[in-house]
Amino acid sequence: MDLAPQLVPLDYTSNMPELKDNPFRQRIAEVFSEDGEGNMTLDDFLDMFSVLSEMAPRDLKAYYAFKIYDFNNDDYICKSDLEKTLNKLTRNELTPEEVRLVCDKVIDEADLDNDGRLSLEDFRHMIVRAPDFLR
Ligand SMILES: [Ca+2]
Ligand SMILES: [Ca+2]
Repeated sequence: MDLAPQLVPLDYTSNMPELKDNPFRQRIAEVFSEDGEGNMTLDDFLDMFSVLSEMAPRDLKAYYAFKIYDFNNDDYICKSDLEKTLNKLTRNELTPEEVRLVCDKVIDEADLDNDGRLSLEDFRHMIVRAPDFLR
């Protein structure tokens, strides 16, 4: 906060426990770290909190959300990425069949160019239609 008060939300320390319980914590650290393995420099750390902040622009949040869900880093969210995402979100409470159904449904609704996977473009459209998503 001393280094970049405009970037760090005032209540960031109280946000830490939330991040601690976030099922994507490890993945978030990987995405924001320069080495891709979750080892964050101070700059990486500040970037992470500025993107997580409520003041961050929606497009920036969408970009990083996309990266977080793209587990295999191939610039697309495919079914296996979605399955991982869903299992983390629901803490493995869905049956494999339920997971498959939801993933099919998401791809079905969001895949605008019908290539069976979500590009950043597809993902952005999905978010525009679901404003609660980023919260
Ligand atoms: Ca992927
Ligand atoms: Ca697509």
